[in-house]
Amino acid sequence: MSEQNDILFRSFKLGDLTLPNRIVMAPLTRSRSSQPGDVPNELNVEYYRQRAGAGLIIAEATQVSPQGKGYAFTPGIHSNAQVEGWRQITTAVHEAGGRIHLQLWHVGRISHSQLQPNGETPVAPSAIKPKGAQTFITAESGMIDISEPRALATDEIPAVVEQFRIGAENAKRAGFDGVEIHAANGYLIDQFLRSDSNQRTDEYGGSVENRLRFPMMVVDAVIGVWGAERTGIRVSPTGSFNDMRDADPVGTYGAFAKRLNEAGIAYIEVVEDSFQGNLEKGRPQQVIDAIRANFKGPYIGNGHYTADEARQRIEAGLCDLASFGRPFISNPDLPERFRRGAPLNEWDSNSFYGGDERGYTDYPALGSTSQS
Ligand code: 8OZ
Repeated sequence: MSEQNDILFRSFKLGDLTLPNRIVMAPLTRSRSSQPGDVPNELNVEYYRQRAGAGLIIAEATQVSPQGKGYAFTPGIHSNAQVEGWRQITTAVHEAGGRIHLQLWHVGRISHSQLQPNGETPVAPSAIKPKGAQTFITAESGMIDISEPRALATDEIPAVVEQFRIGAENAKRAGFDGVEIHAANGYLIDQFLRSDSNQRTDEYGGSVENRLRFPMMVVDAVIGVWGAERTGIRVSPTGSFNDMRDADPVGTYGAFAKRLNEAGIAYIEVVEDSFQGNLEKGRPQQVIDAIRANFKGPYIGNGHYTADEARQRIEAGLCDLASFGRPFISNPDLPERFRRGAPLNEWDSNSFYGGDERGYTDYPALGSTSQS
């Protein structure tokens, strides 16, 4: 297929940004920041630089505060050292011709007191410990059960929103092109959204409107820093990872999409099918349709897409862009491989989380002399 006719390489205006292709690098936790301090480092610079051919890189989930941390070695965006570390990354990506957003993250109940400041108890909408949820607290700990969480008091919630606002400001100082709010995969915002994890009886729980209150406060705070054109969001309406479920995903996510549309947010990235677990088999078309009906802006589809499925779904209007996770781990030049129809390197899941350059920056790109 010639490049002109390949819809994956038709440029796309995403908010203020013009992307040269529709291939987005999904946010990927790799747990390789420097310690102490969860600081992005030279190795991380090289990893992102290698992947600058993506239409947009969404950098890995990054805690907005010490309280927002849930796993060893994930990077933060709450200290000056972290901002400086991220600035090296955004500079390298820009010099390589790319664009990069930061994913703003608070894990809520998916944490361990040993990862929390002063050994405190992790916070959540409700004091419900999800079944089977695990984390790791050191390189040696292996996977261990998360701690029992406590419910946030009503008057504590604005300070958590403020953590996101400060994270957004720090991301700006670090030179990102925009941010993505992490409202997926069972972390804090998702915990407020979905009915099973949110059993609150104050204005933050109960009705859909109430469950949307905290998520929308975060959206408004981040938009206040970046503007709607530079702010995106990720959701996982039927993801089961971290023991998540909702009594009415179509109702919850349809209403959320409507509010996000009113806020003018630049895009919604939807985890349609997750390798971490899904409540439905295949793509939840009813929920996707409800989101599409209520949110008029760009839609990034995610989850096990092949290049051809991405092309077909974009052609059919089911999504505007597609994000790729694991294929980007093992193929730094994924767009180029898609363009040429070249074979893909396989990923090694043993080196996803933690470690060194192996399984991180040592996946080969196509030889520069190979034929297109
Ligand atoms: C894998 C391991 C730890 C965290 C997510 C941020 O699922 C994550 C994550 C993934 O969104």
